[in-house]
Amino acid sequence: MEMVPLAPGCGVEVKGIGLADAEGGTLDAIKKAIYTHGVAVFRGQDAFTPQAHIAFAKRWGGIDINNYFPLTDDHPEIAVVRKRADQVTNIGGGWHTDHSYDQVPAMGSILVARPLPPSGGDTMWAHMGEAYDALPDELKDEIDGLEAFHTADHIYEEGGLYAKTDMGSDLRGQGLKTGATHPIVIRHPHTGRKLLYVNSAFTVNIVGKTRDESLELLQKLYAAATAADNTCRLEWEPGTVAIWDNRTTWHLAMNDYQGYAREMHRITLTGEPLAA
Ligand SMILES: O=C(O)CCC(=O)C(=O)O
Ligand SMILES: [Fe+2]
Repeated sequence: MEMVPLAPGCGVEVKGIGLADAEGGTLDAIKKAIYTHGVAVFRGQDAFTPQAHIAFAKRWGGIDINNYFPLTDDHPEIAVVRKRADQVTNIGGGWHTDHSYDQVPAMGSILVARPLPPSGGDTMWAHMGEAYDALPDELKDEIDGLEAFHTADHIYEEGGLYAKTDMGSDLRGQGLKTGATHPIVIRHPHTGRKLLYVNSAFTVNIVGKTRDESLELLQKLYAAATAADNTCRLEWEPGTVAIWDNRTTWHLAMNDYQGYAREMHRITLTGEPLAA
């Protein structure tokens, strides 16, 4: 197994392993790489069938069923992240981290490329440890000890952001209510590294402040989060698999392939409680 960074501050490509068979010490090394670098990319994983995808996720730990995305007909563990050729909006087209609206957010996801557009449709990640480290000391002091409130309701509810787009009819779970409070700076449950844990999709306000009072500080943090030095980018090919950590990273799915379909299979991995 060989690990090659995708960018100096974000992501790693893991070469020389077949994910379908990875277990034991190999799986431990993969986990460590993902917790540390935020996202790992594996090429040429043609043997990573839906059955292998599910079996690998079970070897990793628990599977969370996503409440909103459509599920595959044959495998309820696998959600479909799909944009049809006739749709204009995509899923995850703005910077975000998944599931921060849950009190115990999912660890991350295993995303497998299925039909891809002829070009475009890359995914980007940004490393929240790098983002935190680069903050000016005054800003680090200002956010020390603060917590923020997160919800997904404004996005997925009836009349919400997705419902207003051509993605709306594919979604499930529009009646759900979500809400969670997390420290603005968390420590990674495995590496102990300090990570910025607010995001522009699901974070609504800083605890004790209104949304309006929160925005100036939140926007400063968002700008710092996606500084070019923190980011990496993946060009998908058939057989590519990416596994990311929702605590260590944000991500964004590029929507630059209008008129073509793109479909990804996603399994969401169970996480653990977060603490400062
Ligand atoms: O389609 C992608 O590249 C990622 C979409 C996304 O945000 C997700 O699956 O959580
Ligand atoms: Fe996402």
